[in-house]
Amino acid sequence: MSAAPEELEQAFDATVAADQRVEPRDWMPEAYRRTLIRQIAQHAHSEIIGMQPEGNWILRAPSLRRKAILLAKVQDEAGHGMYLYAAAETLGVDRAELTEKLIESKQKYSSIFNYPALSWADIGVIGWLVDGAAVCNQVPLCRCSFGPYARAMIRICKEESFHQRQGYELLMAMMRGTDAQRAMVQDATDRWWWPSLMMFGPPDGDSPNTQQSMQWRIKRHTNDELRQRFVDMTAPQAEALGVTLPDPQLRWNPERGAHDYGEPDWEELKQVISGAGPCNQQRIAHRRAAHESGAWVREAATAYAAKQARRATEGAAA
Ligand code: BYC
Repeated sequence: MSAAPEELEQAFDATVAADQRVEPRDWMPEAYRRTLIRQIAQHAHSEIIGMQPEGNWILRAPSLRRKAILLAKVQDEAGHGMYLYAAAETLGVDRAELTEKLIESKQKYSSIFNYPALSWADIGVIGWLVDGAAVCNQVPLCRCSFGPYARAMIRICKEESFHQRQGYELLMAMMRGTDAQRAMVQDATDRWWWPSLMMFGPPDGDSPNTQQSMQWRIKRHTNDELRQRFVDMTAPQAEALGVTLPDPQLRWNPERGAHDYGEPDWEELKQVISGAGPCNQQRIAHRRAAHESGAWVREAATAYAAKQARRATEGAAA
């Protein structure tokens, strides 16, 4: 006899309350499934679109060593996208369908990848600030209530923290260089600081999903809590590097035991999320072109799999 709906719901609530993992075959509320698909798909799309600003610099990296490092980092991001699409597929969606939604602009990806990477210093700053923000946001996701997402995040976070360090190391090398190189690092920091703070999402008062996602233990902290953690982590790193974060209000508040900081331009975040950022059109056009030019690979792989399956059946029948 199958369990009554209220029993299923109680079992789900008990699993979440006990900090155990919900697995794909377990019963789950439809809204929980939809929220996870939304977040994991956006996350996967971000990794894939996130390859573009950096991929654009692989041919222009200043040395073979830097080229090899950047190539490996961009490949890691493709891998993260694949783990995440696989995690989403355990919820009953198809990767091809999610890709279609991305290139039709029906699903979102992180606002941060709609800004251009203008100089080599941007590559260091993307590692330092963008991967730094990603680590801050994603470490708590290793304890997310949905098993496949939590497990994917453990490996992703290890690689992201390595990416963050390579960015910081690149910037330290530039800061030991010429005045022109130091100016490039400062300029890139000025341009990426505020968009990095926006990666954590709108302020808590304007975040429609946080409360429910926290109850389900998908999110473990609010957007503002993680943003504060990032500011506190990054301010001393900026000082050690010798750059100034472009926020005149940024200062340590001993009473709060945290940094005070200025308000990001939330109107800009809304614009970028709704498709009007500096590079939105270019990013989607590039992704669409890559998808279309890869059609023959997908068709060939499907034909090969069908041939193998046919041979296996013919072999079994003989
Ligand atoms: N950009 O209620 P809220 C990486 C959307 S990849 C765009 O607070 P939620 C990396 C939000 O989706 C980094 N959209 O939402 C890769 C929602 O829209 P819908 C990606 C944003 O989900 C390569 C609406 O605004 N990381 O690190 O509770 C190279 C209201 O927001 C943004 C992840 O995806 C934004 N910044 O919280 C280097 C992490 N912010 O769907 C690095 C996983 C908000 O209701 N995701 N929106 O129409 C999360 O942790 C959460 O989804 C967020 C947003 C904190 C981002």
